[in-house]
Amino acid sequence: MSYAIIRNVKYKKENLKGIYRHNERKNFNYSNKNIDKEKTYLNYSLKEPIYSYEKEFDRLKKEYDLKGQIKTVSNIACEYIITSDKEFFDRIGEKETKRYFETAYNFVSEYKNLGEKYIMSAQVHMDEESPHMHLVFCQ
Ligand SMILES: [Mn+2]
Repeated sequence: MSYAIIRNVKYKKENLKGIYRHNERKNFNYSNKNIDKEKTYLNYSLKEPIYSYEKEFDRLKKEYDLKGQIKTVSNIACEYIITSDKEFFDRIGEKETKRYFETAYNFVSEYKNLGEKYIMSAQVHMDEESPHMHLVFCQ
């Protein structure tokens, strides 16, 4: 029996650089040994950030006039890591896997009126242990 899995992580401004480098595959070497570089080309994006997450956050804050003072201790972004087990993805195949992540993306966009515009990035990683999506949004 497979389950849909969603893990929620909160980030302060200082964390954004590190997750950006992992999610967008900006490093040459990764401490994470699960990454199979030969499969990285299979990764895809449901939302491509124009800038780094830090800059995206600043842009959103300015563009939508988000209020509130940002302190170094403030959580300013959240990341949902959406996945299931490897057997599930093996069973449903490539096309349905893509549909799974697109459905999850649309669900998060609409959930509690989050607004798609606040999603900074959505990257599907096919080059690790099992397929998963990193969905980063501004809160
Ligand atoms: Mn990943």
